[in-house]
Amino acid sequence: MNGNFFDLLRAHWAVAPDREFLVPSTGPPVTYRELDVRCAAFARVLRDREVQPGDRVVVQIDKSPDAVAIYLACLRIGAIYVPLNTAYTDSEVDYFIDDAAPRTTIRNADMAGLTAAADTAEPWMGCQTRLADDLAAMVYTSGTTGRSKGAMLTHANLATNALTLHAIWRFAPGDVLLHILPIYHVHGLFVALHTAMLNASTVLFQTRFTVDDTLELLPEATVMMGVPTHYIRLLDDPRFGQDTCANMRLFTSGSAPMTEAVHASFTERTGHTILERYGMSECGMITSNPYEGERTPGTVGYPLPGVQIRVMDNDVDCPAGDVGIVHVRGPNVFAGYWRQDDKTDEAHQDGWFVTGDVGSVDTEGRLTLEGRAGDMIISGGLNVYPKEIEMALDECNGVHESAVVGLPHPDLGEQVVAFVVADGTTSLTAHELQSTLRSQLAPFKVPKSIRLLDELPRNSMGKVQKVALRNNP
Ligand code: MCA
Repeated sequence: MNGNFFDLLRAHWAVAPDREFLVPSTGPPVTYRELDVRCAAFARVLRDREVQPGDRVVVQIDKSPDAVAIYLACLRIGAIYVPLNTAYTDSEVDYFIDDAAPRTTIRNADMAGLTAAADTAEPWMGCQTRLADDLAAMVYTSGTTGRSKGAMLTHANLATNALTLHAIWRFAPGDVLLHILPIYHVHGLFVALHTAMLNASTVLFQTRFTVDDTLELLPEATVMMGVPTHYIRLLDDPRFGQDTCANMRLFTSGSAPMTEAVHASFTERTGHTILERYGMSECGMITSNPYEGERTPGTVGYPLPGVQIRVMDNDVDCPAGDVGIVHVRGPNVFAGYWRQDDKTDEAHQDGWFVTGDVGSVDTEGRLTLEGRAGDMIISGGLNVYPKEIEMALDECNGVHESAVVGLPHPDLGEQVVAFVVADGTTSLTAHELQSTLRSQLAPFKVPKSIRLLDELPRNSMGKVQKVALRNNP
């Protein structure tokens, strides 16, 4: 049996090959059959470029039907797909290329040549045989040390998670997905596109999220997946209401915590209850509120079928209601960090993956997250690791030291804020520091505000007190 996830997807969309698959914001719709052929053309081009099964292909390109075809082409030929945020700067991309050691890298500047080659290529309609445990994708995730790690995901990881979500979220004939997420992360690429493809659904494929476009398209859709910022922005618009959502059956939210206030406003305005779920790059989706049954604001629901969670405090299982570190076990859990066995070992305990997230499970088995063990910031659904920003700041001329924290933000949930102590060698301004960081870091990581302090608050052991910075910014 072919464990290649592409084979499974293709078998599912074969029920409706002539259905429109991707309906992009600009350009003509693409049917499943057309996408299959386009994907096969890219598969040919990649094979001609000697991409072999198991080779990494690093991809940093804008969202488009061709981008989906390239992702699927990588799966199809057995290559390992390595998506990168389009906001990453050249120096950030250099790190990933160095680490992933790809056979080839595809960036926006390469697309004209690649698509021209695909236009004339003889489609390779095959599907490389893969074992279920062979790698399908590698998703980079930063860590407390500031250095990104490649989370290795197998064909089985992707397949089991996609099949489970398709089933528990009750995808059915006629579903139309409104796709407003980027496709370089697990949420937009795997959760949203995989469930749609398993359902042979039409996908309203928006290049980027805008409230206006979403209001226009929602009446044609039945499912939307978003981060809290999307829902906050929709609620900010008085045109958004029951009429817009008349055809909808499911709104899901994830990648960042949704406040109970936003959850409640959404229900009040639309009559729909957002379904919150929880996941991470290493595990895909882990828990979900129920499709039927109570979707409780502030919780992320129950473990997916086949997935187990436990909450641990210093090697001891926490009783219901007590807060500890969330561990996960199941077919969704990744194969380890690329070429970082020490980090892989550190993140595992007795066969469980240690998420680093802090939470509690109630007597009914529902998980509530309280935060992160580390000081990770989630800004608009994107993870930002303070250490990486602090290291960049500390390299700046005139900076003695810095501390980066997340502060509440009405639109993004949290915003990145830096506190900097000058070394006195040169005059510093927040604006100059932001400009310097902008040349090195993706814009979403650049602190929205930089405050100069005479010194950082420290405890008696000399450790910087981030809690104090968060409480008295
Ligand atoms: C954009 N900007 C941001 C963010 N996004 N700043 C901080 N945090 C952000 N998330 C900045 C830009 O750099 C720019 O700054 C300005 O805001 C406007 O940029 P624009 O592109 O217009 O922003 P936007 O289109 O309004 O984007 C906001 C957004 C986007 C739609 C919320 O960030 C987004 O799509 N977020 C979702 C990310 C996602 O898919 N996460 C899933 C990963 P300037 O003007 O200064 O240059 S997590 C995951 O996959 C796990 C497994 C899970 O469970 O889901």
